[in-house]
Amino acid sequence: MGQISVILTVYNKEDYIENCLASLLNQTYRDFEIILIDDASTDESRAIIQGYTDPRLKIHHLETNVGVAKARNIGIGYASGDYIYFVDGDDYLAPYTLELFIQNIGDSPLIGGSIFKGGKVEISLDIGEDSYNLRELRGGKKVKALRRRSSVNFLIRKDYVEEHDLQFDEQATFYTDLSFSIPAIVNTESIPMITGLPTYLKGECYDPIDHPTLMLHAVEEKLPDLFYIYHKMKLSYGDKKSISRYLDLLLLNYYSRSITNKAAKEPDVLFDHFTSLKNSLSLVAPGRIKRRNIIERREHRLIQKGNKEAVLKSMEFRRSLREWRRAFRKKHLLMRQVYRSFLVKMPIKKRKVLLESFGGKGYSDSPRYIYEELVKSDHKYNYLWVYDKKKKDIPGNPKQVRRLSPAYYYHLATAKYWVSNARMPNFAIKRPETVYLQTWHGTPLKKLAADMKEVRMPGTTTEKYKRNFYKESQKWDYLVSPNDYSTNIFRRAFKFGNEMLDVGYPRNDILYLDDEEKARRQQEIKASIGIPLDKKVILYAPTWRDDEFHGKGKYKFEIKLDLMKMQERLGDEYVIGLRMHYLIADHIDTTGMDDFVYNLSDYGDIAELYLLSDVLITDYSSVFFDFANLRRPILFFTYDIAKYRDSLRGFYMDFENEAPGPLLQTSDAVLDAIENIGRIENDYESKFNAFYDKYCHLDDGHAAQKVINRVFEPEKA
Ligand code: C2G
Repeated sequence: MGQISVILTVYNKEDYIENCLASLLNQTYRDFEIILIDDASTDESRAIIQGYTDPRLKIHHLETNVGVAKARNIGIGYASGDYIYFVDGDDYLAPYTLELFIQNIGDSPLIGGSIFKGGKVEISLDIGEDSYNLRELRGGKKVKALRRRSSVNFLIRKDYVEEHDLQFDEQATFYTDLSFSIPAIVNTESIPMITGLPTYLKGECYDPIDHPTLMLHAVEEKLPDLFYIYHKMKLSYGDKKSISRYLDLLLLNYYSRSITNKAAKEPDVLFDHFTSLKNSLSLVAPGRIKRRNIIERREHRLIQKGNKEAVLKSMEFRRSLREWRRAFRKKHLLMRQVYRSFLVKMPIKKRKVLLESFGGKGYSDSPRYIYEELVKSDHKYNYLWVYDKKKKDIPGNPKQVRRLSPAYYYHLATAKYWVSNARMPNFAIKRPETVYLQTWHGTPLKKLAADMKEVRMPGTTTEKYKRNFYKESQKWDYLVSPNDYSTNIFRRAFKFGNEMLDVGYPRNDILYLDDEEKARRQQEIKASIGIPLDKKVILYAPTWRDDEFHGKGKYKFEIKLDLMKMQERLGDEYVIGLRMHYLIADHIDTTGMDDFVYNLSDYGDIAELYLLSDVLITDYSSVFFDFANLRRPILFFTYDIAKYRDSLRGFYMDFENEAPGPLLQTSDAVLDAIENIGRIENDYESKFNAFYDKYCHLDDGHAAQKVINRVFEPEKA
């Protein structure tokens, strides 16, 4: 059937290359060589690649970085097969890809397949004739093969490449594929295409901020490339109607979306590239421009006249029109549009403080304790709590607004201070005068934000999640850190460059009340919940699992503790407080155990529950870092640790060795540990002390005060 030369270009792909190579080496079609061009990688890619011994892999390390176009051209030079196929180091193939191509190429010089986004696509191994479609593209329809603008979805005959001297234009990077693909499709009568199942899979981008894929690069970086390739291809192949149309639409669509959006935010991008834009647009077929809407048509005339300012104004107008149109179609966007267009232009209220905890789910956590300290002090501010539930009696009687209500948008736009312990909505616009104090909500054990490799949560992708997170963390002016360990992680994982407040957690201040006050509060809270005062309390507070959910923000949880058995053996001395994570949506059924099990999931603030509890059971939740301040015993019920650590999140610290209590795999082991809690405390004394010194060293009961001194203006109204 013929040998295939797979040309694989790699530049700094240490996180992806193993997956890519595995997908190649496991191809069902066996007759191929891999020409791997390592484009002078500076990360671990080189070492990883050198670990492979498969004779089909032919590795060429380049001394200096030459870019993807030249690297592929070098690869073509080394290819000895009858066919060529390009792969990028961060992508991968379905196992049947090469076989399907070779079976179906027939006498054609090339055959195309389908590019899918990897990560979430299920790949079936069981491929029959009816699992895919094979269709021939002829005449003007051949441009359909360019849909993804990429050259990685073709298997192409080597003699055809040579005959037409197909090469990648080395002056281009982002659009260089077209310099290869356009002549490749022009010079053949017809192209068979395999559709209906993925052949080529684009890897997820794990670091869209510091290592974006080519297409994620900024508009201003891509523009010169687009203009260059557009000109070059238009001059060489513009006489072919379908190619000319394809190129014109590529340019016009980029203009009307990406360039327009960018110019609205950074007019200089438009001004800097104005002449090239004008020259390129002058090559567009007049008939194409005629089909654009009236505003855009007028804009094109203004561009040709060189009227930059008028073009910019028109672009802004067109963009806002588009936003309003979208907002009228989707009602929930309407208020957002009012917010964006009008509310954020209203004057800022210098003494207004907007507070929220866990996205409006509670009056709790560090924002609560900062707030209460502010109210006690004589700072005269107007406070607003974003609070989703029924109005609550909150000291100081602040205004309470529901998240996403019209009042919320108004206050979000006009409050000078934002205090939050979690991310605010993506659409929140931080104005130049806004001061955003982010308290975050826990010492990290499980990997966070940019430190997570893949993100497996509903309704998002790794790339989207990390980009949104980055956008958010760049809005923070201050970030509270509970300990030096977190400071280091926060700086990196959040890519946070502003002021870190290394003061401990305001939410833990309450854990440093004096013993008498603590005992009094403990009794008070017990009584308010209805727990008998003579009973000791075990708090079970596990975290959530990224991959077990009903839908976005709604996670499942099944209790693996044998509560019945615990009641039998411990019921005389203890009660259990169940505290589910705020993302858990499942209702926990405790019928028949009313005197033993108390569901405290809706109890506002977990810090008060710590005060009340004699023992904590948790898993990978950050609650144990806080609870340790009380120096009371902690048990870890980690029945799924291998999966959690290795495939879901990964840990920052050596959890198994540093944990200040035993890691237990079964409900019986937990029960035994509680029955022998005195012995456990003795056994873990030195580990507990080391843990306390490392993670609780900043907490001293005055964190809220320290935050206020730094962030809020001392003058009184
Ligand atoms: N929490 C709670 N009840 C639980 C679990 C958590 O009230 N059963 C609260 C605690 O204040 C805890 C915080 O939510 O500190 C964060 O919970 P984690 O379980 O640690 O999980 P997550 O929300 O993913 O945050 O840096 C910390 C991480 O971001 C973890």
